[in-house]
Amino acid sequence: MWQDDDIRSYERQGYLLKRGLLATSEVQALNAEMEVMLGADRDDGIHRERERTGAVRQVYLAHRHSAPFRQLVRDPRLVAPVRQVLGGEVYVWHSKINVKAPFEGTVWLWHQDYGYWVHDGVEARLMSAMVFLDQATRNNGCLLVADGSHRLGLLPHVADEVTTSYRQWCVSPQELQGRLQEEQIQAITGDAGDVLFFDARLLHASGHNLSPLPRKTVILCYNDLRNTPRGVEQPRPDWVVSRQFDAVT
Ligand SMILES: O=C(O)CCC(=O)C(=O)O
Repeated sequence: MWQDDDIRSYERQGYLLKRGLLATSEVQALNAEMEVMLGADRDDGIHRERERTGAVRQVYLAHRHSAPFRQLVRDPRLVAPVRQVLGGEVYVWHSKINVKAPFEGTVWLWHQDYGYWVHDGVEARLMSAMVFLDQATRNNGCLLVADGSHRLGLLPHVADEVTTSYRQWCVSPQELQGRLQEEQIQAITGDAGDVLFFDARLLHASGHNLSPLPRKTVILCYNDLRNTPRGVEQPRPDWVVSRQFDAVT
């Protein structure tokens, strides 16, 4: 459980970085799964998104396909603070390995995750834990966050279909001007095993991986069990909006 100071920092900043939450051996066990997770072009039921170069960009729901990831998603070091902040039982909204391959891993434009999720018929009572599977540096495209931006509420998002292979919902440059201050931007560098917890309304982005080193993370997104999707005529697929509403115990 987090102490009051942690809760206060999280509420003020919209995020909290916990260094060294996972031991090196635990990260190694997750990385040992990577060959299977990245897959060849096998029909193994795992949903992957690719960069324009063909490199894998994202792998969804690793926790349904791999024992170490299954264990991770239920790990009390991640789940206890999430339950504490959200104030009740949670289930896994989705999980995704963001691969950011050396030289090929491309950008994430400024967005709030809730900019996507609002269309899935939920309130903003979701929280993410980004587990670093590699060292994250400025060169390999570490995450950038805008300190305190969750307090702006939901900003208008637009679809960007040109910047990357992945259709991104993002906040337009016009909306960002005047709202996002340079001093707010924090580069979240860190080591494998560090974990960044963040609010669904936190503005975040990341740059291209220009380095020879990978920048893999796995993001585990949890939703308040009382906040299951409703009222959406054409729900997005289960790999991105899970229909498995089992409380994480
Ligand atoms: O992996 C990153 O750098 C950012 C990913 C992200 O924002 C997302 O998956 O929504």
